[in-house]
Amino acid sequence: MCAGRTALLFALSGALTAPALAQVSVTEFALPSVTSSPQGITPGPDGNVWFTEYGGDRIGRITPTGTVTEFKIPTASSEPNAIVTGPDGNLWFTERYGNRIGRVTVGGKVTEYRLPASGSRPLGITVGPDHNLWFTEYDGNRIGHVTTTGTFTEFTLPNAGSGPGSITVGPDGNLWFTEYDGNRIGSITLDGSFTEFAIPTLGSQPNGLTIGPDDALWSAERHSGKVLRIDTGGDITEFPLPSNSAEPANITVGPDGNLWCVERNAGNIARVTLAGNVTEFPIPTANSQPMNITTGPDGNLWFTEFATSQIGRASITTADCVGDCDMSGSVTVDEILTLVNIALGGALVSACEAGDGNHDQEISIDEILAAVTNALDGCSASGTSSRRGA
Ligand SMILES: [Ca+2]
Ligand SMILES: [Ca+2]
Repeated sequence: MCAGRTALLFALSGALTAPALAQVSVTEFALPSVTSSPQGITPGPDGNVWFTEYGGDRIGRITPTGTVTEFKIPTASSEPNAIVTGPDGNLWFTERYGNRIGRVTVGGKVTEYRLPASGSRPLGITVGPDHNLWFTEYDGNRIGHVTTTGTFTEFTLPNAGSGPGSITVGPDGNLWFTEYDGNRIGSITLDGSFTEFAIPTLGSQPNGLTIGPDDALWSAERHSGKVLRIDTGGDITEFPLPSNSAEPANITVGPDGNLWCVERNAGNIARVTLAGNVTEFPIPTANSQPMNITTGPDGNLWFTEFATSQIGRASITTADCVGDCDMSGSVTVDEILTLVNIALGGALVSACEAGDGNHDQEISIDEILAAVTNALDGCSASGTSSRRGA
């Protein structure tokens, strides 16, 4: 190996950092009815993914290979919203218009519990550290919890009209939630003590909340087109998506340790690294209005398409060779030409993610040279993130 090439590889190995080079392939599965409008989605206890059908008044189950089974909710026009696997091995869900919390067994038996006050409009739901189901009441302006046998407790928010939406357990053992109308992120202790933090961007409409691998909470700002990170001390950082009209509707942690959100208006799923770097991947069906996203028991990302009544599955595969666009294990001349085309502005980086070794959303001359090296010497000879320090 000549000295020049060694120096080049050394420079590259310093520039290459995790995450690994990723390729995302999306498969969509149509629901039996086009008016189902799936909304919430969650990994089930049975190895399947479960979802709510907002328009269909049903709870659905989809296997890793796309076989769908649906279960009718007894209450008409219940508008099921969020869904989560409960501590009892059943699925629990909110009924936005039905004003109930529902439970469905993996066999499909549905039980419903009516909320204490009418018109509460429950939205988000999660499992608390106390093994109760905690939920938000958007119109009721309350946070509530229900035992697995149907006993309710509710706490009214400090400010009227806060519009609590999504809820999850924080790293501190408190329940954290979004205030869609109040433009705050809030937390509540198990005994009902509130703390709230204002979001810097006005009218951001935070929706979706998940605990990241960095022990911070992450949300999507639907109106402002940003992703928000907040630590348990209340420090907020906002990361803009490429388009401020993307309408990020929800967010989860992917199997790759990054944050993933659905962009309802833009029709993308988007990867957001802990540093806030965003990569968007278009959903094949246009105008699908993706609403929610989760990581399934099979290690794929799963999301709901509200407008097209489909369930999407996104598989992430990783390459360890700069320039190996199709992850075949070698770099071809065509792949090098693809990189050159991207560098010249003729194609997007998404045409060959494996060419962008340092994930700065650009293809540099060094990265093209690394791909040439990989084409000449084989992929195993190149310096990549997995070989750093070797
Ligand atoms: Ca290849
Ligand atoms: Ca680059």
